[in-house]
Formats: sequence, C-alpha cells, structure tokens
Amino acid sequence: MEQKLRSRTSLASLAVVIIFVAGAISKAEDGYRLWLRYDPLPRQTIESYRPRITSIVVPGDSATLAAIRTELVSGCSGLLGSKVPVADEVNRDGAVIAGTPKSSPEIGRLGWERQLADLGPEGFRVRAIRLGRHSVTVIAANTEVGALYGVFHFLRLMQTLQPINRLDVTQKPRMQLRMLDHWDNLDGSIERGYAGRSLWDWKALPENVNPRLRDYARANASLGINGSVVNNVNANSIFLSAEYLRKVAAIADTFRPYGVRVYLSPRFSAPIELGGLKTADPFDQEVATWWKKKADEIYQAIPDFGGFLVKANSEGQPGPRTYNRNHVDGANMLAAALAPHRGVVIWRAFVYDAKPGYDRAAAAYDNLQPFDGQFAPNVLLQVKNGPIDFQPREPFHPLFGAMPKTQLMPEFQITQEYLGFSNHLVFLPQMWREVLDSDTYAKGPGSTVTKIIDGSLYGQRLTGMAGVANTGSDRNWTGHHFAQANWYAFGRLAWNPDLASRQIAGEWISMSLTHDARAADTITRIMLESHEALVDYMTPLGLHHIMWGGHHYGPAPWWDTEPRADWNPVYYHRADDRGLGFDRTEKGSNAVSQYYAQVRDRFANLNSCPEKFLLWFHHVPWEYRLLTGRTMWDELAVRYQRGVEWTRTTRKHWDALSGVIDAQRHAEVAKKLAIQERDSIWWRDACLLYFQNFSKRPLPKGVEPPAKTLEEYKAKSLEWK
Ligand code: GCW
Repeated sequence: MEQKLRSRTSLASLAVVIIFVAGAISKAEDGYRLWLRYDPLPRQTIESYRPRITSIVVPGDSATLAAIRTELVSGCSGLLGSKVPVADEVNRDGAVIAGTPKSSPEIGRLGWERQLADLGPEGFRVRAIRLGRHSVTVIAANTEVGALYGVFHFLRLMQTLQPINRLDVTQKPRMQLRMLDHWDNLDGSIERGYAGRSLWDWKALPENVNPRLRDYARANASLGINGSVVNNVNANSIFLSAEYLRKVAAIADTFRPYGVRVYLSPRFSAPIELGGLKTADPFDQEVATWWKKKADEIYQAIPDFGGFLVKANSEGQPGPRTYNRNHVDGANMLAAALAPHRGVVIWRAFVYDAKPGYDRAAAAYDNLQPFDGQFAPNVLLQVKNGPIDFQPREPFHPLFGAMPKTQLMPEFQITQEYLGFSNHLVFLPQMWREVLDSDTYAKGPGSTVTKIIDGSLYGQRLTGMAGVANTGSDRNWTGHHFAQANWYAFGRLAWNPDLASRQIAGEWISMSLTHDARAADTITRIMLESHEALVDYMTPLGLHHIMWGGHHYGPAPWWDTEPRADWNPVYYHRADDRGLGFDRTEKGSNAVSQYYAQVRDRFANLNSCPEKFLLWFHHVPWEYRLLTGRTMWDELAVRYQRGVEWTRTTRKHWDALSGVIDAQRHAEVAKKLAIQERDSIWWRDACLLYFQNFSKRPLPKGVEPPAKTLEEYKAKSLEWK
C-alpha cells in the first residue's frame, strides 16, 4: 500500500514536471515579446508585491482605457504568477487604480488637479496612498495616454524588481516629439533595414491590419514614443494619394489608443506627380494651394496626423532649390499648409552639395545655418548626430548650438547601417550619450547638446528626438535580439535624455533577458563595452566612411569608383606615404571652424584633439606618437587587434551563460557573435593590409598576421547573410 502510494506520488510529481517543462517549452523564447514579457518574477519579489496588487480598477471604456486595463491585468497577473481581478471600485487593500480625474471618480476626488497641472498632457503621477480605509496605488495623469505611460512605468518598476510599497513618482517627458523614422518603401522593402520586410502591408491595408501593428504601438507606448513616420524620406508621391491615405488612416487608427501619431514623408514634387501641375515651385500659388488642400484631405482622414518629415535637395531628392528657392521657402510653404491643423514640418538638415574640393562634413552647416531665425514656428530642423552620416563614431554636429533661433531636433540611427547591420552586438546609447553630453560652448561651458535640444538653453518651444527605426517583419522585430535594446534605449532617452546607459542596459536586461544578478553583470559589461570595441575593429582613432560602397557592410578603404568623390572611402581617410586622416583644420578644409572657439581650438590642435577624433580632424604622420607612446601606425594596429580580441572574449563570456539564458535566444545570439568575430578579423586584416601599403611599416607585436591577402579582401565583399 505504502509502496503504491509512493509510486503514485512520484507519478504525480512526474506529471507536474512534465506539464511544467511542456509549459516552458511551449512558450517559445523567440524575442517577439520584447521587453514586455510578464513572466513570473522571483518568488520573494512576488511575495512582497502581492499584497500591494490585489485588484485592478480602471473605469471607463475608451480604447486607451481598455488598453490600460488589459496591460495592467496581463502585466500584474503574469509577473505575480496568478490572476489579478478587475474591480469597479476600491473595495480592498492593494487596489491599483489608473486613469484621469475624468475617467475615474476615485482619482477625481483626490484633489490632485494642481499637481497634475504641472505634468502636461503626457506626464503622470504614481503614488501609494490610503484611500478611505484602504491602501492603494494610484496611477494618474491629465490624459489617458499619460495614464498609460504611468502604467508602463509601474510595470517596469516591477519588471526590474524595484520596491513599490512607498511609491511617489512624478514624471513628464523632456522632449515633445519622440519619433521613429521608418525608411519603408512602397514595395515592402526597407532602406537600410536588416530585420525583414516592412511591418506595413500596403496591399492588405486598409481592410486588413496586421495585429502586429498593435504590438508595435504598445511597445512604443511603453517607452513613450509618440510618433511614427511610416514611409521612407526617399519618398514616393503615391503615399499622399487618396487610396494610400485610407491605408495610412487604418494604421493611425491602430496606433491612436497608444498615443502614437502617424507622420508621412511627402515627396516635394508631389504637386506635379499627383496633382498634374507643371511645377512644384513653393512660390507658385497653385502649388501652395495644392498642398493646403492635400493637408485638409489628410486631416479629414487622420484628425491627429502629426505632420511631414522632408528630405529635400539631398541625394537626388527634389526640393525648393530645384526651383531656385531655398530651404526656408520650401519648409515654410509646407508649414503654412499644416499650421491650421497644428501639424509640424520636420525639415532634414542632411544636405550636402557635390562641389569639387568640398568637405562633406561642412556641408549641412554651410547650407542651413544661414537660415537661422527664418523658419516658421511649426518647423523643426532635424540634424543627424554627426556631420557626415551615422558613422560608428563622429564628433557632434556643428549645427547644434549654432542656430539659436531655430528648433533643432537630433536624428539618431537605430538601424545599424554602418555598424554591422543586425549581425553585430552594439549597444548604441553609449554612442548617443557621447553626443548628448558633448559641450558645444554655445553659451559658455555647460552648453551641452542635451540642453540645446531639450529647449533649456535657447528656450526652444517645440522639441523632439528622432531615431531611424531598426524594426521589421522578423519574428524578433530587430534581427539581433540585442538590437531590441537600441530601440528600447532610444525611447528611454527621448523621454529623458539624461538617463545613463548603464541604467538603460540594466532595465532592458532585467525586463528582456534575466533576473540572475551575475548574468546581468556580465551582460551589462558586454553591452557597455560593445560600442568602443566596434569602433576599434572598424574605424579607430577617428577614421570614418571606409565601408564597402552601396551596402556599407564590411571594409573597403581602397574604394574609389563612386561617381561622387564624397561617396568614396579614399576621400575620407586620405592615406598617403606621409600619414592618414582628413585635415579639417585651417590648413585643410577648415570645417573645424564651424564649432565654437573652445571646441574648435581643442579639435584643431593636434596635441589637444581627443585621440578618438584624431584622424577625423587631422592628417597625422605615421610616426606621430600617441598618448600610449606608440606611433600612430602601431596604435591603429593595436586597436584593430583589441577589437578582435573583444569579440573573442565576448563569445566566451556569452557561452558561459548557457543555461542561464533560455536556449533559443542563447543559441541565436551565439550565432551572431560568431559572425561578429569573423567580421572583426576581416575588418582588421583588410584595413591594416591596405593602410600598410602607405605606412610601409610592420605590424607591431601582438597583432596577428592577416588571414588572407589584400587582393582577396578586395575581390569580394564580406557577406552578411
Ligand atoms: O546614410 C545615408 C543612407 C541613405 C539614406 C540617407 C539619408 C534614406 O545611406 O540610405 O537615405 O543617408 O539619411 O537620407
């Protein structure tokens, strides 16, 4: 009998084990859930949270309130490992109430109007208080979207194991426009996209909206991202046609409950292509009228349409200069069409002329700075973080600080066009922080880029931050599991540009990967080191734009066949028998003069120029001694080698996490890390072999001999598939 019982118990426990394992296996860790995973937290944490979360009280039936309810219920139930019920009102300790003074009578009776008034339309307050006889948590805001942001904040606190029993948090975003720019084309391809096809299926829209679009909006809302430009800046006029506006409206309807507004990139010549006009001259009355009518039509379909993002007279795109007008003429004409609807025009500063002898790094400033103070109040100028083009490392763009009477917003690239596509693990906030923290000296010391773009230095009224999206139809959204962290980080920085990269990494790891403290330490270190390592094996000491032409994957410093000089790597590195680097001092292009005096002098002087920008600003002799005491040639080689070594060590450290990280994601990341190591070796060898033709010096000790010959590296580009 006893025997039987025992075997029955062990059978039963075996069944439990089987069910448990099956449950774990059936929940594929394919990365789809991003940082909103809501799996049960560690037991002790659950015990401490449980009394504080016993019911969800979110009265009201708007789409946003429904989204709040769903998120709170699935988030809290998932994290606590047991269903948390919805209640109509507070009737016990541990109720979590969310909404606005209007949507929730209980919040309305709190008398928080004054405190909420300071928080604007998107801020929120999360507070643990006593309500009548019960202790509760209140998540309140002026608007429902603000309350949704508060809910995501509350869930993030739990996901990152923070205490929640004495909560008293108020937050509001520092930037008003927090946007993703999608370079998505009509045919579903994505320019510089490395995670599958476009998320928008234009053929199926507007009738069929992929449910994934709701998850996209949700993920953005969880970070506070409130704008999405759905088509490529290399634009097609069709997007403004009545047929496509219906499709765009269906997307906007899906995003709306989550506070994400839709924007479009209009093609400047659309009045000709769609309107049948003879010109797109912004001074032509018919053209201006066409745009006004188009704007009215757009707002009929999409009442909360955000506005236009415009690439004009850049890389072959039409623009006002096509008609001998200038950027202000073009931007302000579009701005006038959108102004009655409160729409904005985001005009891109990525403009560079193809004049002989021209320094591309100086072009945007030359083209745009003279127009300071002339743009309409609903125009922002969107400036890439650096003066060339999303390189692994660039100094900050000299336009930051140089246009006190213009609303500037930075454009970062989340997708890794020049940084190893979705194959290389690189945590981008390290790079973005470098730019945000840069001191422009525009109004003396402390005039950081952050203070310019958040409006505090020049009192800029409208502020924003844009990131070129890295999302696509891949199941895990971003190709590389770790590339999700860059989407996450971009949103967090747009909300608060002062956040430290370490904190962002910590949050993301805890929410997306693991609560294991030792594993988290290792992963944090890998993430924080990754950017410097990538710069080491791709473009150390200020090298830039030495990638293979066209696709930009892998090295090709020898490249010199593009029709425009400034599309060729040889234009940027200027290697010769004497040395390496682009002289942007007075003796050269003098682009350095675009910076304020303190910055200019520091960069212009070989001795004070930070070594990370040495070859950006100077043509440096091969035998020039660096801080390490090594010659420039030796230092270059040592850095390439160091980058390779990092990829090897990282693989080892990642391998050691097997068993701590779920099997699927662990294996998928390991595969990518192997590619990253292969690529880093390729970069080191190709670049050093090529530059050695000029330096005529041997590789220093510790730098491995190349695996192939230069001819082999030149023959065929590195493959990314
Ligand atoms: O970096 C270059 C890219 C182009 C891109 C352009 C831009 C959308 O290679 O693909 O075009 O920048 O930012 O406009």
